[in-house]
Formats: sequence, structure tokens, C-alpha cells
Amino acid sequence: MVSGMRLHAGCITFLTLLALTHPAQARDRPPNIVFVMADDQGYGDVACYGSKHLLTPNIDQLARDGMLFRHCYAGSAVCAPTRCVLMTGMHPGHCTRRDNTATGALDSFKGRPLLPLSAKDTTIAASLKKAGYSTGGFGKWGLGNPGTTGTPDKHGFDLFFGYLDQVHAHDYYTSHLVRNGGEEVPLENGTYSHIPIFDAALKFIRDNAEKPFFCYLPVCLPHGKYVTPSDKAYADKPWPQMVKNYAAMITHLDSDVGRLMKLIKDIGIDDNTIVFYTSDNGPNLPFVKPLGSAGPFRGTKRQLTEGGLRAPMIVRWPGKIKPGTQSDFVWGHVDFFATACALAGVKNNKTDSVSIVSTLLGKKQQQRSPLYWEIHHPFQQAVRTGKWKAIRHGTKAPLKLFDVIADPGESSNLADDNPDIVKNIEAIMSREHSPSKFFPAREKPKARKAGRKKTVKKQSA
Ligand SMILES: [Ca+2]
Repeated sequence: MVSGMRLHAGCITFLTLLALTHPAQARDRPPNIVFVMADDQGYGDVACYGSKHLLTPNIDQLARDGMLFRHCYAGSAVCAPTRCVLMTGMHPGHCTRRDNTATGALDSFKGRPLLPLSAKDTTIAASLKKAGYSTGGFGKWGLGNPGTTGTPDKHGFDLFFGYLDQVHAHDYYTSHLVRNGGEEVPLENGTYSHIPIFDAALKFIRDNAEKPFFCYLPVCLPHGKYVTPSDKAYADKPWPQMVKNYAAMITHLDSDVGRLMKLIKDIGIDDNTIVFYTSDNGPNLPFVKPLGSAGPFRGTKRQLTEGGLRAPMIVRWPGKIKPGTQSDFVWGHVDFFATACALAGVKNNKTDSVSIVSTLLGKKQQQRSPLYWEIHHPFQQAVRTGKWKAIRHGTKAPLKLFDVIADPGESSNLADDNPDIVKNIEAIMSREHSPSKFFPAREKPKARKAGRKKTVKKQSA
């Protein structure tokens, strides 16, 4: 009896010790960072952002557990520059890749005018790796094809699996995916590529559970081609098949977010893992009407209106972020770099990136300096500062100015009534565009010629 009691007391002491030491270790260790980024999913394509059509129970649960941002912006309005902004913490007036294709750039891959990340670019993966993180990327890289300076293995990723080439990523039933800098990995006939990509990410998390890790998941769903292994959830809807497939791709991704969260809980790292969920740019046009994919905003991907730029963004961090909170703090993908550095305790030298950790922790944070974008096919610039959003199509073109708090649909141009604001924003636009031979500013971009549209659409990714 006595020895049993002793044993019992000993067990309690041991368990108490465990309970005391493990959280302490967790506190001393920087958090694991998981960044999930959908491709072309609109602000209005998530139930917790107001979708009346799409089933996204697991993403909605992230929002109930964490913080939902209503004023977060994509790095750009198309794939490659958003990835460049996110990886480098430089906005599109400073970063290397400012549109999907670049004037005069010749990637060695299939002769397309692509501009890879340069050897001088520092990515967040490289910074986190220096801080002792394991780094994995899974999905669509889009910043450098095999043999260029831009492959993920040269930019801080211990492991990459998916597509290096952004047009290859349109092929969901491809014969092969790519590992690290270009090693081809054959797939069995009929494999839906998203499945092995997501499985590889889960394996990476399992394999690295004992140390801090960065898991970057720029998944391809729901970007075209619009194909899915099953449209079951939407088979009865009165929509064109392409719309059903798109909706099913979003719900497929949602169920994988569920698998991801289950794994994180099952292996006991839930308390020390911060999860971001977002999309790389606004939705594609065919889904705006039937699904309300752009939410209350005007425009689509490839445009610098809110519909092209405003992104869903949910951040979950148990014990740190108050569950079920919503924030109107204005920030963007450009700020992930500084935020991740702050989380990892790494120095951040990027002037374009601002840490939002204070906002995540529920502390008051000063309004961020103006957000800036440019895109090049055709040339446009945009700024968001406070309630104001401004767009111009050419450096000599008149600025359009909108109060996006009162007018989220950007329908009333207030430029004539606010000459001082216009002057200030024009100065920001001139200052923030750094000269680039690959991405020159245009005074008055040429209107698209008939016949060119098809090419641009093909390049759009
Ligand atoms: Ca995209």
C-alpha cells in the first residue's frame, strides 16, 4: 500500500516535471510556421468570408480558432510576382519578378520570357534556415526553372516538391513532378498531382516535428485547368461543369486543411505551430457571377482593383491569438517576411516588410506605411494608404482614387475632390517604382490589340 502510494506520488512528480519542462521548452523554441496559399481563390470563395455556395468547414474552423483579416492584400494580382513578394519581403516596385513574364528575359525553360529569382535575392526560407528551421516547400514554385538562379534549393529550401514551372502546374494529371532543383519524379498514370504534393507536406511536418520548421504550401488548387477527381459536393448544382469543378477543388483543399490540422494536433505540436491561410491573387472571371468569388469587390486576377488584390487571410496560433477575432488591420503578403522573422527571432533588413506580430497578439499596432503594387501587362500601379486606394494605368495617366472603407466596390472616383491626397499618392507611386529593364514603367500603356488577349490569358498563372 505504502510503496503503491510512493509509486503514485513518484508518477505525479514525474508527470508534473514533464508538464513543467515541455511547455517551457516549447516557449523557448520559436514556433513552427505553416503557410498555406491557395491559387486564384477569391476573397468571396470562403464561407467565413461570406460565400453562400462553397463548403469550407475546415478553413472556417481556422477562423474560429484564430484571427480573420478583412484588409489583407496579395503580393500581386498574378501568381509569380505574388510568390516573389511573399518569399523576399520586397513589394512589386522593388522585387525581381514583377509580373508573370518579363520584357527581354529568357528563361532557359521552353524559351518563355521568365525572370527567375536572382542569386542576390534573400528568401524567408533562407532566413529561417539560418535560424535553425527545417524548410520545405510544396506546390507551385514559379520563381525559377531547372538550371536557373531561381530554384528553391538555391533559396533556402531543404526540400521542395511540386512544380517549378508555373505553366506545368496547370497540368493536374502530369506524368511527373519535380523535387528540389529539378529532379523529375514520375507519377503513376491518373494521379491527381495535388494529392502527392499535400501528402509530401504532411510527411515533412511529421519528419520535422522535433525541431522548428517552415512548411510553405503554395498549392495549385483551385487554379485552372479546372479538373477534379470528384465534383460530388456540387454535382446537383445548376452550374456549368467548370464551376462545379472549381468549387470542388476549393472543398478538396479545405478537407486537406482539415488533415493538416489533425496531424498537427495528433503529433502534439498544436500549441507551438502558427498556421497562415491565404490566396495568391483574386479569382478568375468565370466564377465571379455564379459564385460571388470576388466578394464585394470589383475586378479579378490580373487587375489592381480590390477584386484582384484583396485576399482571404486567416492566422491561427493557439494560446497567442485570441480565438474568433477579426481584424481590419491593413497589411499584405509583403509583410510575411518580417512577421516570420519576428516569430523566429531573426533580424529583418527588409524595408518593404513590416511585422504584424503585435496585431496577432491583440496589441494595438500603428497603421502600416502605404502598400504599393505595380503590374506590367499592361502597366498599372496601385497604392493603399488608410482608407484610400488609388490606381493609375500609366505614369502620365490620371489617378483614380477610392475610399475603400465606404466604397469597397471602387465605384466613385474621388480624385477631383481630393487633390492633396492625389498629389501625395502620385509621389508614392513615383518613389516606389525602382527602374527595371525587365519591367519598365510606361507613361501610357498601349491598349491590348485584338489577338494579343489570347497570349496574355495563356501566360496568366
Ligand atoms: Ca494565382
